Amino acid sequence: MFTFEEISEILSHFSTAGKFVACVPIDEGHINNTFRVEYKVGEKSIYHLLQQINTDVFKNPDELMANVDRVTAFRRDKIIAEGGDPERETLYCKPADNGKKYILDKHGKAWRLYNFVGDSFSYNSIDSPEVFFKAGKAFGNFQKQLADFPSDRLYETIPDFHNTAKRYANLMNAVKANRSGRAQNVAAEIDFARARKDETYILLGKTLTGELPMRVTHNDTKLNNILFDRATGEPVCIVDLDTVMPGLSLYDFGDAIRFGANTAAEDETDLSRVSLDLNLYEQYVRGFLTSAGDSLTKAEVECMPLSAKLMTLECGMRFLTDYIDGDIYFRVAYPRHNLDRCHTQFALVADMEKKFDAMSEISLRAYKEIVCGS
Ligand code: GN1
Ligand code: MG
Repeated sequence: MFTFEEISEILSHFSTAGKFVACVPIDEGHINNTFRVEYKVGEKSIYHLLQQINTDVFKNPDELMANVDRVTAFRRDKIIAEGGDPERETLYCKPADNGKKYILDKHGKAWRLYNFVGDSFSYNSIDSPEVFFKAGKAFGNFQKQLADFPSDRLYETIPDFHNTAKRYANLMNAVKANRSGRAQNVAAEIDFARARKDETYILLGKTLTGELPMRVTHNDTKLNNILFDRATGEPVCIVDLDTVMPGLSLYDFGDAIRFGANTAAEDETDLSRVSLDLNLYEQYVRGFLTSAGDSLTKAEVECMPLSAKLMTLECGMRFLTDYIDGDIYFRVAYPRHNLDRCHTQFALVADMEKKFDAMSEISLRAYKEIVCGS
């Protein structure tokens, strides 16, 4: 998609030691384009992570990069204070020759260069329950480290990102506009969302009444946004910081369950394979409470099952909206891809509805044991 010369030209704006020799695309994520770039310093290879920022999604790269810079600098200090290794435990952006942390190429596309956390890997699905416990602990810890970050120093990189009611309204607007002519084929899916309209307001409503506190959250807690250390098997670095902004702890909790506790992939087409794994749910709850529990309120714990359901419903509505809009937001591999993703999310919502009481019981029991110590 990009030639070696094009990448080389982009990289020439960042000051890095050595000679650029190779570039490999990393096919993770539905939004940005990511590459591992290799430099040679003598015989030694040094790697960096080059990313083209999707400015259709992140419309203000100055604000986006100001957020990323502030959050990574803040975490860097915390990691050093806790005796950790800031080179591996957080991303940071390299300065460019324009005095910023990103450049615009000749087509007006935005690029940034991150450190590359070597000897690490990520999971797209869980191969043992313990992995998901560790994931919960890692995202809980990330949130805890940001607990005293001044949230007024963060821009809202995507306004109303987890405003589920707004996502519902966007879906209804897409249906009305029917830009792709696909809306008439998805009446059952639209009805599924419509039947849950009233629930889309609940979490936000609880912030307005003060029942749920606003915090600084990651907002995109997919399992594959955690890098695990190859040698120890432990989480080493949380990545994908573009949506770090004020939010609810439950957005992070719920979105992680949506992706990681599903027994099938996000775009599984055999819906009989889609379900919520209650054991994985429990592992994540326990991991999350182990690190973030003492900073969470009981109301947050009580809303855990609801947040898992609403984050799944919201994501399903977003995939459906994009399908009806003609696939303009998420990267797709084939024309029905967004619809398949929507079906998976909605099947998972339906399964969570059946298991709701069990999820509540698990969350409250874990809270008593881990946080209240009884
Ligand atoms: C997008 O880029 P990626 O894959 O980390 C999306 C998330 C969705 C997710 C669904 C900025 O995340 O909100 O939950 O796809 N990110 C953005 O897989 O919209
Ligand atoms: Mg992301």
